[in-house]
Amino acid sequence: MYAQMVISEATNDDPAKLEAFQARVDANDKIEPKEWMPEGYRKTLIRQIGQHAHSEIVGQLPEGNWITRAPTLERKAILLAKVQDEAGHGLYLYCAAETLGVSRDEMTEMLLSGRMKYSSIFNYPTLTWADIGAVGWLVDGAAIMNQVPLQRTSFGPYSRAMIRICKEESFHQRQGYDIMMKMAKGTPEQKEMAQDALNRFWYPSLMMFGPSDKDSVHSAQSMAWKIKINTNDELRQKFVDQTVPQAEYLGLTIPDPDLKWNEEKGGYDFSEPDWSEFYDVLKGNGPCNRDRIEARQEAWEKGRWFRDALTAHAEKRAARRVAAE
Ligand code: BYC
Repeated sequence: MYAQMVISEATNDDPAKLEAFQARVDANDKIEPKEWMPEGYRKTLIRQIGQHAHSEIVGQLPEGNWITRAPTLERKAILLAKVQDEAGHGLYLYCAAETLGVSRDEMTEMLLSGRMKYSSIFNYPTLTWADIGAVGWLVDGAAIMNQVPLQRTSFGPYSRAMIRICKEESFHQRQGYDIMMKMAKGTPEQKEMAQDALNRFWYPSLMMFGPSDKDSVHSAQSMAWKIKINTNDELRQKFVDQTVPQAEYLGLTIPDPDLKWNEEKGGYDFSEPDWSEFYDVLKGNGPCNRDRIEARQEAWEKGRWFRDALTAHAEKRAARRVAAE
């Protein structure tokens, strides 16, 4: 009933079609690209999958920053493979979004003009090698927490992309934790670097799950359509509960004096991130927003000749085919 109310508010689609669509979603049917879907469902998916794809692509930048400075050949090879995986994730996700009638070029132009977002986390700098550990452990850890339930999302291509992405993300999280282990069990200076990385990445990682439920704009509708499976706060709580024992094992301290186990709820009580900082980063005022967009703009400009060449080649082949018919 609640879902019904939310849906009719969100779209002007035919009520009978909406009802049949909702019944399919409720029965856990997968919705495929050529099937009928409410316009709001299509738009929400383009927004979320596009934002997710951009996050994977922009997310290469803070880690790419350390490929040339990785401490050993082995660490360098691992980091290189991880960053390449992120590029692959971006491509699966752009392809999934393209099945909804938007092109990758359009999505890129929306990113560059600020009409589409990417995850707030990638607007923070990676200052030391320990940050690469913290990104893998916390950022990929938060990403998995969010993405494992998305394997059951109602849109077929998104759900299938998530299955493959999650397999790779769990390796990424392990490699990050492995770096943290080395640093935390290393010299006092290394341990200090690991603690400093945790201090700087803890709250930005909690922000990855989005605003608290009372301020989330899209959650009710997206959950009714099973585009999202959990609320932002549910996933944030699960992430904290999973991560605190991992920090304890490392001998590191979560930078939250109010963090406390709550027996009654069977989870930790913890401090909320500073939401004014979150919204400020979303508005473009984080430490690296400008650098990230400039880097993507430069890549887009430098790749123009190649895109043009591909288009010209495709047109030439098509013309030759027509002439031969
Ligand atoms: N950053 O109503 P809400 C990764 C926006 S990276 C920026 O709760 P929703 C990885 C939100 O878009 C992880 N913006 O929104 C890659 C909305 O604004 P608009 C990427 C955020 O969509 C490389 C407004 O705030 N993962 O995997 O229901 C290396 C209100 O929010 C953020 C995904 O994208 C944020 N953190 O829920 C390592 C997962 N949070 O669009 C790792 C898929 C909120 O109305 N996405 N906003 O202008 C989702 O699950 C959901 O989109 C979110 C937000 C939970 C992120």
